[in-house]
Amino acid sequence: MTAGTALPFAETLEAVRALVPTKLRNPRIGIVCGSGLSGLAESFRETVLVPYEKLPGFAKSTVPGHKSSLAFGLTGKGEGVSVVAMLGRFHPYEGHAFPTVVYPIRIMARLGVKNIIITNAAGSLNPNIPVGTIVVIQDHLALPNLTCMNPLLGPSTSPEHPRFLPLSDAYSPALRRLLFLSAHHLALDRSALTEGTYAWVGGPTYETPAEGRLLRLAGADVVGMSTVPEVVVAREEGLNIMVMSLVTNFVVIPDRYRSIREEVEAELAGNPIQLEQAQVVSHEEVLEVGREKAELMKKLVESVVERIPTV
Ligand code: 6GU
Repeated sequence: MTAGTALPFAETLEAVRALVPTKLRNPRIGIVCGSGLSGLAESFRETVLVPYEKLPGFAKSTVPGHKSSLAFGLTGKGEGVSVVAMLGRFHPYEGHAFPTVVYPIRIMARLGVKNIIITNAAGSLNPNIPVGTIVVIQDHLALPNLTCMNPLLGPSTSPEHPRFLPLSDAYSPALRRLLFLSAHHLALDRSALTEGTYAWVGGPTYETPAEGRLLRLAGADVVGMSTVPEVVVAREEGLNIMVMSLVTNFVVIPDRYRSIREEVEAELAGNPIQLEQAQVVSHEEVLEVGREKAELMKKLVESVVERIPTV
């Protein structure tokens, strides 16, 4: 699917109608499960999984740890509330055009979703935010959006959408309040959950030290390769948005560059410098932290979902 091609909304919604029972097909709450976080949907009841390949307009996610299905189900006490979760998402770095990356968000909105909880794995740029922390996002820094790589480029998908979408209030204060109330009721350690700004980068390369330093100087706390296109489109569709980033690794920003000249000079002078092992981030590390913290993320998401007013 490329920009300019008509989006197959009617066909996708028809496929959902054919595959998902009435009771589950108009969820009010959507969840996007990030790397290693598909377990968020494991405790749904009466779950119906719809593989992306059965949904016109959906691509296939190619990232390890992503499952490529929509999970429809019920969560919460009593009768439960109807929810839909994306197990695996699409990223621009996989080669997907923006309309494809954000298509599932537009579908969720058309199924009746009013509140969306988006999760991701992110790298920390802030020395006060260690690995394993959950960061609720309060704002974002999207360099691609400033340089003509914005998911809303091109004709509007609906005449009702504003051409110039404000993003000053993209991250719902009301949902963030519910998250901190949930954390309190779950007796979560205060350091386990914090607030911060997410920097979106295109990837798939991780940041160089200079790039990490730039993002930190610009006020970002965490960095990742997803979420912002979804946020922009969810906002355009009028949804309330909450984003939770799980910090899976620290972005390596050395205070000082290793100087090869100094190393050579020290070696020639007969007292070579002992070097520390350089740190390098890996996707396996990202998935491992996801596994460890997935249970906590799940409890928080469930608790927030239960607190979202149903009217
Ligand atoms: Cl360190 N950088 C980016 N861009 N994305 C990430 C990450 C780092 N860690 C997890 N996702």
